[in-house]
Amino acid sequence: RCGTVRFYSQAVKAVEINGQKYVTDSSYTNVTPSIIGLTGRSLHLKECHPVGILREAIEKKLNSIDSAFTVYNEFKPVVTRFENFDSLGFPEDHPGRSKSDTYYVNGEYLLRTHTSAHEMECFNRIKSGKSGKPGFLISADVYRRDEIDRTHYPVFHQMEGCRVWKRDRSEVSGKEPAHITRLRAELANLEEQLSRQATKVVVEDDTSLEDNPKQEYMTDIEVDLCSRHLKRSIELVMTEVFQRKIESMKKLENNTSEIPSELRVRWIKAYFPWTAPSWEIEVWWQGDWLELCGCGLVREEVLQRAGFEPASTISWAFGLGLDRIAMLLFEIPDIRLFWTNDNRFHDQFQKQVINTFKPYSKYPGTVRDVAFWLTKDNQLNKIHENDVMEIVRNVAGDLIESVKLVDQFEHPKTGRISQCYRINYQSMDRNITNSEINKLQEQVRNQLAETYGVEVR
Ligand code: FA5
Ligand code: MG
Repeated sequence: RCGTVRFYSQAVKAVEINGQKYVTDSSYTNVTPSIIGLTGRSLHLKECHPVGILREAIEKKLNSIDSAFTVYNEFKPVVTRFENFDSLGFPEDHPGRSKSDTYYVNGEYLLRTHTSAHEMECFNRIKSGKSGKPGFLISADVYRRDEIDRTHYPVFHQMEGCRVWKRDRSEVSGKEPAHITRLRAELANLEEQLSRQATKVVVEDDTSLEDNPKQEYMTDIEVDLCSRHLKRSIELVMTEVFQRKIESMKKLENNTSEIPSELRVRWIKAYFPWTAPSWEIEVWWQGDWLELCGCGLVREEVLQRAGFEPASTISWAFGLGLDRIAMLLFEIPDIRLFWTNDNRFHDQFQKQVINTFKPYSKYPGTVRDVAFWLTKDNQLNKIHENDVMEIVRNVAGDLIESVKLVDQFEHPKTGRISQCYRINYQSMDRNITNSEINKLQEQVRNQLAETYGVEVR
């Protein structure tokens, strides 16, 4: 049952996304009209939008040293399963592939869940000489089925960054391979850049290769230099961005938050199917560690799939979340504000400027519950929390502040299971009337009954 999709009570045979028609497949398709409606927004390309301003600032910093990155920001969100998962070595049973996590257009196409979906294509552009640079940056909107609340939205933005070095395997005795010399020089350059940043980074890193092993084909020195180059590059991005925030906090007259004198970051071990070893960086900001970026040294299989000869290159990759950083830099209290069309939001931002968002008056919210008995079929096949979210979102779009499963119990005699979801309706830009909410609530109840056969109470 989970994943069977009907748009407003009728089954849809084809969908159109970014001008392209796709035939749907009832056993896969779970994209909805409300999600498709977001695929053309390209917030990351808007130069006066927090996500666009942040993207540009990071690209500029990373290319300020030796301009090593080609920038690709126009990739469309529909990709193949192969690009999103197989090309990166995701196992067949990886949870990321499931219909409860991913928006499928049909059995072959899906909405990318990360910018890594374009790695193979871009590595190939380096290999084939189409890109004259040894690296690339890709920014794009990515889609994941998820809960809805202030910090979660089914669309967010990532920036992928990759670098490649061709290995010199000439083995002239007594002479260091050319790529090692080059890497050393590049690393020294990066470290020098970091030391010149006004804000110092304090790095905690007690990760080891013992439980995060290197790939066979790479030498210890390559792993060491390449990992350090990767980590210092990401640290440079983090100081650049947070330093700008710290500077603007200092300028505020009535700043109440504590102004850090240095930036604390820590590296922790991670796992991604296409990198080894792998890490995540966390940044300490106002009392919390924030996970901002996953990364690692690219697996040889991925590079080979992109056309490189076996063991001919070494490479790193990272994937950075833009929205969380943008929310914190611009002090945006609710992620849905990024998607509003209200000028009271958009008029506050200027090209290349990181400023503090001033909230405009909030409209009061209204809470309504919907409770239902699951059928035997539902109990066997499970309605996923995300399936209920999806129905609510489809009916009421951005009028939803949050949806939560608040109660579940089993009837002592019949053994039937009842679930109750609490829906918080709230608009970012207007008052919603009671009669409007009643209508929405009615539609939610009808669609739940129609799609899942549940008995609404
Ligand atoms: C990835 O998506 C990997 N593709 C990253 C990567 C690239 C690893 C290249 C190795 C090599 P992850 O799912 O952890 O990993 O997401 C990466 C970043 O995106 C996170 O650190 C976080 O900053 C951001 N992110 C993830 N989920 C969300 C979400 N629901 N809302 C906002 N930001 C998110
Ligand atoms: Mg993660």
